[in-house]
Amino acid sequence: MVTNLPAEAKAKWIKVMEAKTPEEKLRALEEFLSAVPRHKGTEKLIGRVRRQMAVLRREIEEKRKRKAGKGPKFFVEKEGAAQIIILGFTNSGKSQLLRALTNAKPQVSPIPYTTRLPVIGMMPFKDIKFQLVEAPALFEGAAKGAGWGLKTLGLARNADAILIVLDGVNNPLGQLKTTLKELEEARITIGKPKGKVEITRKSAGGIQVVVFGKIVNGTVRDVRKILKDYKIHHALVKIYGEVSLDEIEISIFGGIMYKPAIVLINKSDMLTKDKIEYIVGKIQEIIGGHVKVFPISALKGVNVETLGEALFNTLELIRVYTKQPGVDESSPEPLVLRKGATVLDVAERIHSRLSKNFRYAKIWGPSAKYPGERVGGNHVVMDGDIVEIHAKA
Ligand SMILES: Nc1nc2c(ncn2[C@@H]2O[C@H](COP(=O)(O)OP(=O)(O)OP(=O)(O)O)[C@@H](O)[C@H]2O)c(=O)[nH]1
Ligand SMILES: [Mg+2]
Repeated sequence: MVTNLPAEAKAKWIKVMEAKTPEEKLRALEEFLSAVPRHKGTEKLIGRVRRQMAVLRREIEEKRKRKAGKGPKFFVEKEGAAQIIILGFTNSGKSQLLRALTNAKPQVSPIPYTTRLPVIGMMPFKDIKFQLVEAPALFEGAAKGAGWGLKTLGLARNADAILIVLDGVNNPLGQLKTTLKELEEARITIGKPKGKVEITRKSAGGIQVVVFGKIVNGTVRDVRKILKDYKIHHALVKIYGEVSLDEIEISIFGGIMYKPAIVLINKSDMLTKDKIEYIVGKIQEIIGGHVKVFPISALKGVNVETLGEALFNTLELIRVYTKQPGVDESSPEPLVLRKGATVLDVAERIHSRLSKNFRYAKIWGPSAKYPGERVGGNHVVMDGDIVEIHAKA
């Protein structure tokens, strides 16, 4: 057992899993927490449970509010290659940025909290378009349910990526720290994790563990043991990348969501080169090297033209063109897929019938050994490929 929980705590966890309503679950979690000993090994677990409780409290609160019928919903239907939310404090320049990147015309103003509802704009990049959504400003306490805070965080949760806009002249490092804290409380972390655990509860079939990556400090048997300790007897556990036993145990308590993100230091026109360098360095200390940081000026249009490419790469997208057998021309508009997608994913995207009746495909472009190479369904496609699918009639 990673965290060495006493039997009493485990018994209480079972109560948590049996809880049907958010209210019941919250009460069960409180009891569970009171049975968890406090030491170094349980720190992460306690933190996670507390966050889960905070989320439940908010859910309960939200439900109450919805019943009261207050305020509009912030949900934005996805369009284009990906939905990207522009997230930041008030006056950081979110509206100015949306104006710089799209045809949308949100009001730009030095008056705080000008944007009160999500504003949508389409940002062209090569032959695709990203859907940008300016979220009403984030602020300290948003995750606790003040104002529209939860709705703004909900937008972040629903988006494919986040553009974090910092006001370069108004404590950008403090803004970043608060933004990360609020996201974390909403169980969102930015950047790419080393690994991922997916646990799907089943009603029969025992515990199946499928390891696509590596368990860094244990074996499949340890994973089974952890689940059994929580009286989970039937489940499918999928492990991607590098994952520790601790992370597996924690994922039983409700997963965290990872969002690709880019950090923008706006108003660079008001900053000296040295100052910009200093801020970039500090930000990298906070978030590590895996998240890109760009100084920009939304007002003067400095560096904004690089954002399309940066988003495309951060989202790990590829464009694939399709072509009908016997027709020379390929589709003018690409399908947008994730890196690592296969020919079968392409077929599935066109029509589920095509993937079911798939026979083979012909490929032109970067992933083809020679033009028109004949490949099977598992062939991994690349950005710029043209795919011609042959299926049984
Ligand atoms: N110097 C400079 N000023 C900027 C820049 N971007 C925005 N501003 C100014 O900052 C103020 C706020 O800009 P907005 O785009 O309205 O900020 P916002 O983040 O949308 O703010 P809210 O919607 O109120 O939360 C305005 O006075 C803008 O003119 C920039 O790159 N440089
Ligand atoms: Mg605005």
